[in-house]
Amino acid sequence: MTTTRFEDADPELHAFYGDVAAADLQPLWTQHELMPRQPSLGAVPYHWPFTDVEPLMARAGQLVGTDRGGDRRVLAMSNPGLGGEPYATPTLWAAMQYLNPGESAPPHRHSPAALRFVLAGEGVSTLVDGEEVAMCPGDLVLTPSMRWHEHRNDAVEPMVWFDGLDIPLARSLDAVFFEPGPMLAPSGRPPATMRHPWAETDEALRSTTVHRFVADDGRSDVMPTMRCQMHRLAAGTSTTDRAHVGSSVFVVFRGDGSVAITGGRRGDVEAPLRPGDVVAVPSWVEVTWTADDQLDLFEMSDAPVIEALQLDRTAVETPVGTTGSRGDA
Ligand code: 1HN
Repeated sequence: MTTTRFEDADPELHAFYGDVAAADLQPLWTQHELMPRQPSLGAVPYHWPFTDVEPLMARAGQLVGTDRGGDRRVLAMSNPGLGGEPYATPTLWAAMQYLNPGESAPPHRHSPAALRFVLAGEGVSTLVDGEEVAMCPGDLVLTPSMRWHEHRNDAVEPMVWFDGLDIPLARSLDAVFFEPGPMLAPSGRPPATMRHPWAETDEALRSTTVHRFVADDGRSDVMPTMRCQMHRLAAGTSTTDRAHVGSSVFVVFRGDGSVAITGGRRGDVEAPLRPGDVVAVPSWVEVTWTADDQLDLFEMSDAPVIEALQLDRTAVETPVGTTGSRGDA
């Protein structure tokens, strides 16, 4: 297809473009990024080592309170491809949260859904709709949309955990509500399983390499916007995920190894992995995970949204990023 681009020399056309702009209109034929050949929203494959994040969390623990105004002591993973937004991918917020002994993070609720994946430590509990939910290493704790929640650390050590939310997605749909809580009142929603204890996940991983966390009906994703899975790679093995539509954030729970991500719009990533490391995997890249020790990886993704909208597509062959690589739903 050929298009006639802006012809500055033609005074009639020049006037036309001026009038179009003055009417707050834009021609389709001058747009370049509207429909890329394949997903390329700007998020890059990225790795945040826990050795960088943990000392900064500890400093935040000394410098910043959790009282009203601060609310949550959280450092968000900011994907360098997303123009300074505090988002790990175009749809997912990923962060670490830090709570000192004796501290609490005050009650509130919001329409974005949240999950916590506990890396280490003990003594923190989250109150969801007034119900106390324990947080132990390896546990997945859910705070679905509009549930009241607050966190308390009744132990003697500070605690750090991973927070995942669908904030960028909810914001792009202009569907964000937030309400500070004067007290912990039930949200009026039916009770649901808020804690997926590590013992159950570990047990499931004895007979499978990928465990998908499911809702109380036994088959749906734990939350409508986010899929949660735990992957286990045996020591000395490697696995490659073909490029697919949708983004994920991985958190290393136990073990070590490495990750290699190729096909990213602005370069590839290769990084060693240690417990607490966070990896952003944008849409349409190929990922190879390698386990030196047995590697347990927590994953959250926007897959339920991609599937509900029938936008799911997986690359048929590798390598991706070449002109021959075509999707196949
Ligand atoms: C939130 O409520 C929590 O409750 C964590 O722990 C991170 C980021 C943005 C907005 C609300 C929490 C958050 C958040």
